[in-house]
Amino acid sequence: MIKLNPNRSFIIPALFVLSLALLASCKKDIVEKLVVVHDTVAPVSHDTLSPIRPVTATSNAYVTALFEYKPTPGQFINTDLGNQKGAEGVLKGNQGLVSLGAYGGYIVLGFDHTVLNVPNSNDFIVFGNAFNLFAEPGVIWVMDDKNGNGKPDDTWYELKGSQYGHDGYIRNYEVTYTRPAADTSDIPWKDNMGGTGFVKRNIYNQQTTYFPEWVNAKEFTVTGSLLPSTNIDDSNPEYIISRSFDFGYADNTAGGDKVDISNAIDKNGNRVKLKGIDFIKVQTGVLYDMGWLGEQSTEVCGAADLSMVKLDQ
Ligand SMILES: [Ca+2]
Ligand SMILES: [Ca+2]
Ligand SMILES: [Ca+2]
Repeated sequence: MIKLNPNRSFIIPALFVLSLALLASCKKDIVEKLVVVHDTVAPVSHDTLSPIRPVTATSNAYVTALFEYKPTPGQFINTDLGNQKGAEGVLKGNQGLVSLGAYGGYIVLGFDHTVLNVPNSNDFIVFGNAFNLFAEPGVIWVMDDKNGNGKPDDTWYELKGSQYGHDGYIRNYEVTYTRPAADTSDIPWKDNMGGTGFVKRNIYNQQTTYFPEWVNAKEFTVTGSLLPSTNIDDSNPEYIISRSFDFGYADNTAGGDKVDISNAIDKNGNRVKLKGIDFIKVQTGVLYDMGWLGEQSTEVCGAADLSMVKLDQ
């Protein structure tokens, strides 16, 4: 755990205030940048088995449905930045903010129409709270409603980002989090490769426990794709930085991350041709303890269909 010394007593409150300011600015910045338009969708041939739900005059550019919020342990979990209410706040362009917790925590969101895969173009944007030199990348998964029942019970495809295949990228990476004996203790984890560690408590977030309240069992396991922690530099513990990856992840770059459905891959890593998608899943991709800044945890502020919004920048 961190120990405060006199030199750091100025730095930490300053950065903490900065963090709060950024959280507060999330909504305002994004809403100002987006103008919803309804008439710019090019017709696309429907030679897929999956039913396409077309854009209509009443379609919402933003995700409208929350299907699952399953955070892992983290410093904001069980607060309004890490509970069901927080997760509902990211719908319909409200641009709230929810934390997904440490590695493997995720949220499943749906659009009220099919987001079409525009050839040679990004198709949707995921908003987070990343800023310069402070990324907390999350893996983005997509699903088309193949059986047409309106539910995300079909197949998830990972969107292949820039770190795919690089050192430190591991598919089918599993982490098991165990409920600590005392609520106020650090939370132990173990992975499926022999690694162990803790999601540690810090002095800024004093809720009863960081262990997510949706879990009743003594332990639970999450599976996904691990992203490298090589872009994190904590050699100066008072100024920890986490650089963005090149492309393809949530909470990675300031202003939001645009992604291309054409980067979808199946469980074997083969490219999948999708005409469009109905559901997205965002999952914390990095497992790293950043000292006094807490665990690496992806945040989500919302997502929008790029064919229906116009970005100022
Ligand atoms: Ca595309
Ligand atoms: Ca973040
Ligand atoms: Ca379905």
